[in-house]
Amino acid sequence: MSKITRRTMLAGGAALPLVAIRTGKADAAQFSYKFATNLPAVHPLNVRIGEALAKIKTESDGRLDITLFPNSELGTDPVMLSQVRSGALQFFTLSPLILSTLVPLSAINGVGFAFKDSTQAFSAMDGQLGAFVRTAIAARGLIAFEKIFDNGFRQITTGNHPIRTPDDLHALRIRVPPAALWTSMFSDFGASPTTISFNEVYTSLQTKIVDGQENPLAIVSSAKLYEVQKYCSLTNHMWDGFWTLANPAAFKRLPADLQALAERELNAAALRQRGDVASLNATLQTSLSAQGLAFNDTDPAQFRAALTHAGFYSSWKGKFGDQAWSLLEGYTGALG
Ligand code: X2X
Repeated sequence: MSKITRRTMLAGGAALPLVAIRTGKADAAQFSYKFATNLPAVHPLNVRIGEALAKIKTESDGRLDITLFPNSELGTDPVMLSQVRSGALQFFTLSPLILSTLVPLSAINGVGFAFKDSTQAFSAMDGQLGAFVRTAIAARGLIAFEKIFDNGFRQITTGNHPIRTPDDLHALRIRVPPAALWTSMFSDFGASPTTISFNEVYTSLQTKIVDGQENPLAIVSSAKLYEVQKYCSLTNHMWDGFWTLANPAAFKRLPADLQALAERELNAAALRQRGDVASLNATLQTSLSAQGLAFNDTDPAQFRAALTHAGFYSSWKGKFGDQAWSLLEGYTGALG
């Protein structure tokens, strides 16, 4: 048999039908979905989500193939939020505070100095407060899975001077994520907050567009912020997490067994990731100090008093409403 080349084909006038040829290889996935996050690939959030996605693919015999796009590869948080709403993106992890641009109530876990530790934060978020918020998220047309990932307690890093008391925040040019609660809280401290997307934080610190930022130690480490900051003041000023959000149409398109598999594995990933963040927090202060960051402790009572004085708690109680506020206080005790 002669070799068929494009030339002989054309010469022979062969008319090959234009249909896809099945190769006999395993069929491509029935569902090829995307999962996006804003964090560096090495952060435990991405590590655990990556493991869950691999397990989902194996256990579904390749029917559900979800690709992870970490590190804001698909855009900033506001961009990815609009993509997951439109269905261009099927899964996305987002801080509840940033989600508040769509679901105002969602920011409630970020009230300053509310939770005393992560155990208390998770009992609220896995309990009635989280359920209340997830209902509000569903009402705005997105699915939030039951178990929230841990971002952690946020600490302040700066390049110019440490934050020991609330007064040290006066006029500090500090980067905050794009959400009203952050801007409000740092304005109430007398700082000068600037909204910058996470993917631009490192550069904005390096070029000194801002003097500082605030994030949990796991991010200070994985995003290498210690390279461009000198001080880390342990303020624990708010607890933050990441909801796993899914586009409802894309999720409902999955057969029931695949929905259950995705939910089970992603919720389990969140629980494992919480453990990772807890162990990182226990060791990171030592390793970040070795990398040159100077740590100091602070007195939370002073910072809380400054916020009370500025009217922060009464203003946010009014915005979130009595029902949500009393659910929060049911876990934290009286605030403000
Ligand atoms: O933008 C941030 O600082 C981050 C990564 O902590 C959030 O997603 C809120």
